[in-house]
Amino acid sequence: MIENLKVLSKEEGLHFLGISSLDLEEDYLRFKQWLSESKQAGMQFLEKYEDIRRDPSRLLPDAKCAVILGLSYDQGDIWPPQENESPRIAQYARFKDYHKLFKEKAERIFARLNVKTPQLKYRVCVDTAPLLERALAAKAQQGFIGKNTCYIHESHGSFLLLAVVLCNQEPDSASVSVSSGCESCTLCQVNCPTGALNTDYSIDSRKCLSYWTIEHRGEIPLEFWPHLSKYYFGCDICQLVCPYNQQARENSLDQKIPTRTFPDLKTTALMNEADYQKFFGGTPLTRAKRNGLRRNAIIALRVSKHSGWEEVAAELANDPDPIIQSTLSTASNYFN
Ligand code: B12
Ligand code: SF4
Ligand code: SF4
Repeated sequence: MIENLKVLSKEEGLHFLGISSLDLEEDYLRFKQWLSESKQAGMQFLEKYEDIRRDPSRLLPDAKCAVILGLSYDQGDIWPPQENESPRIAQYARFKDYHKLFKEKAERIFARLNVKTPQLKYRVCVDTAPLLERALAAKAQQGFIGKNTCYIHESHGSFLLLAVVLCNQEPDSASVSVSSGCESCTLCQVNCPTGALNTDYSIDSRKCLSYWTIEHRGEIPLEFWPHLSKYYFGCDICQLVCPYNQQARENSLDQKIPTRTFPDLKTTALMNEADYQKFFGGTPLTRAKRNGLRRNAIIALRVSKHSGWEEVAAELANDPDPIIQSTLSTASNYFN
């Protein structure tokens, strides 16, 4: 199976292929511990389907292994940003939504494999299934989990999206090496602006900018506001500083999928539903929804002392959304 998979995944432009066992007991206990420390913040979806996270064969009866696919999305960003650089969005979000794109690629690969291996049963999962995807990726033994909690491939780094395909085949291993890991490095921990990585290998989502700007639906607590002058959707800092990501790589998500150019902060703060669909439809930014993106843009405008602030504040004075109203009110007093 592995030789066929290698050929097919290369044809789809994928960068990493690994096979892992489904023995997740140790990782599941770590996950439970993480939940018990409330590090999931408001992401209640992580509290569901514990049985599947512990035993992925509940998603596919007879599952014996997971095929892990990796797609690199490095854009060549550097940290720190240049002076006067506008607030960024995280690199993974600059393309069409990867869930759909990557799922289509994985489905094509396995449909073709199925022709050669009719007894194959499989299930493709990209991000949305309740699986410990990073733990599974690390079991494929071509990389490791870093102190920033990302899966880092030895040669591709961590700007990799992951897909997991559960299969009913015995895992004939694709392992090539065992990584050296983080060792004494602490660069992600010291550079995380909010202290979210202060415990080795364990993220505190309650402090993570990615959580607040993507997943959180209400107001963003004031202590995180200054950091939105660097990132107003997601955050890449703990990966940009990592030595495993310093090697220059071409943007390789898919040459046929150009990166999207998004409107400036002022336009984003003021966009109506039709603008939102036009600018952001079909991209990962829709995870934050229209009002979440407007909220983020208002904060970013204000904390970066953008010249458009006064106009935005005036135009949104009667906006019906309560979060937009409270964000505007806090923003108005921000420098007082
Ligand atoms: C919830 C979630 C988030 C949350 C929480 C992040 C987190 N670290 O858990 C928030 C919103 C903060 C987030 C942010 C981001 N996310 Co996210 N997220 C997820 C999601 C849906 C679930 C993750 C989860 O279960 N977390 C709970 C923790 C406890 O589990 P875990 O991190 O998987 O850790 C397990 C193993 O790593 C292992 N383990 C942990 N520590 C150690 C230590 C050692 C020594 C060992 C051996 C093992 C080990 O055991 C853990 C528990 O079982 C996954 C998709 C999925 N289904 O897995 C994507 C996923 C993790 N996210 C992804 C991405 C791209 C991001 C961002 C880069 C986006 C951005 N630029 O803003 C940031 C990165 C922030 C960071 N440093 O992690 C990718 C990561 C790819 C990669 N190379 O690692 C994933 C896998 C989606 C995908 N399919 O590609 N995310
Ligand atoms: S994504 Fe940003 S805020 Fe979150 S842990 Fe990494 S550096 Fe810290
Ligand atoms: S920055 Fe250093 S400590 Fe953090 S994940 Fe990379 S190698 Fe590990």
